[in-house]
Amino acid sequence: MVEWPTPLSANPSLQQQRPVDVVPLIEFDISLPSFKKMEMKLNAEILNEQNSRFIETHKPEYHFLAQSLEKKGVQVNDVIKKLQELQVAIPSWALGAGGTRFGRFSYQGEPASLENKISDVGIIHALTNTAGAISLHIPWDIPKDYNAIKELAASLDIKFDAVNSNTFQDQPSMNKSYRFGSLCNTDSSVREIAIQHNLEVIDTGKKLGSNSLTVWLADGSNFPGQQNFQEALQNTKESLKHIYKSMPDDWKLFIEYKPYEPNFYSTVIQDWGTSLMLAEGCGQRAYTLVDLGHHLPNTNIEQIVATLMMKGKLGGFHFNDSKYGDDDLTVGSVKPYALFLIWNELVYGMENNPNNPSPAWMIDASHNIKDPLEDLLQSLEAIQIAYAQALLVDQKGLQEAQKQQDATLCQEILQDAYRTDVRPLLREARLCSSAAIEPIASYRSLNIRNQLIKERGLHTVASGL
Ligand code: AOS
Ligand code: ZN
Ligand code: ZN
Repeated sequence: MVEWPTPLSANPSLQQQRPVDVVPLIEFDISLPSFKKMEMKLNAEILNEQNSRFIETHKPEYHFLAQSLEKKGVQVNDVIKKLQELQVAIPSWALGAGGTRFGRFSYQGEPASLENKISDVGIIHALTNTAGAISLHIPWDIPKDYNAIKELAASLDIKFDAVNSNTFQDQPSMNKSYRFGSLCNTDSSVREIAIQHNLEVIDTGKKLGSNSLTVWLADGSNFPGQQNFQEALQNTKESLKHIYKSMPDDWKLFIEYKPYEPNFYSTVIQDWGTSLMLAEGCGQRAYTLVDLGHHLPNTNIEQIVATLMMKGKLGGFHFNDSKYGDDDLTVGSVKPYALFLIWNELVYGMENNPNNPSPAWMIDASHNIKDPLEDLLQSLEAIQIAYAQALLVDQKGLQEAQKQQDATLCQEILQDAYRTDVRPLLREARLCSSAAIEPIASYRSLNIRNQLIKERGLHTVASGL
């Protein structure tokens, strides 16, 4: 394996020894025309050059794996094609460092504007061919010039995925507060402000070519007795119905659930059942959104996925990982087997539930310490690994073993797929899409973070969180 360079940010003395201007393999100019040129260069020439370092190792590994899979009856070309087609949206808030209630450590060269954020997604997409969409948060990401933003995104082959409303922070223009909830509030004038905000978010999305709205509510209570559960749910339902009716006819509404945080005694939409009930109350184009981190420990998420897909109601999906309760860790970093089991149900549902639309995939993670772009590259890799493993599951054999009630064989079949090192398939898919065989190694050897620091400065602060 080729050695990876250390990230410069990890070693301050190294930063001094290697000033940014002595290592520019590529010039980053984020102003549109030259950035566009750079992207073309990054895709065609630079990535080819990068790939030439890895191709000799990759090819025999891929051929060996492809051959053994073909022998088992796997159509390897179909798997590669599906990997190439999978596109996962990057949320604008994941491009800067996240934080906790104890503080936030900005990362060097963070994107300070919407243009910067889109450019960052462009870098990830060029390296992986898997991040062809961005999910915006309003009001953090309201474009100043819609045409310029659309042009920039199009030049990087990036679409606008679901737009996200924010009724968990008061805005300066508000003369009321979300302190005791937004769509659930006992005060109808607060509910009205929150509804109007969602309608403005839809308008912003319309102008960008987005066609879905994600609603995540912080609404809930911190103390027993603080909130009338029934009234809060009823108010939320009426507010959501209003928003749903105001959406264009081809839009979808994704309703996210979360058992706790920032409220710690109760949340109004605490689980998938509540979300599904609200979605069904709104109408056909309202769906449940599953965020992996929004479950109490040991919840059987794969079963939730199966149930929702059977009902045709799994609309959105947020990837992340967690050990205890945080929902911000890198996908696959803690529970890769659980991720595989979830993907197994997703693949089953995509093949057997035509009533369920293709879910809108998004990474929803942003934490304190890693280079956010490297973290997203790792998350995309983990998503694709679990997806590829799930595509290898011998579905016919599994169904037969289930019929025979052969629990041992069922486990053998699942784990045979899970224990396959599918990374050569991912590398091949990227190679066929003119992306990077090894995205993180190339990101590092191209000194991309250094170029961003050069452009944006060491102490930029991402808008939003
Ligand atoms: C919050 O926990 C939810 O996961 C949201 O989907 C999202 O992270 C939030 O809207 C970002 O601010
Ligand atoms: Zn989420
Ligand atoms: Zn979350």
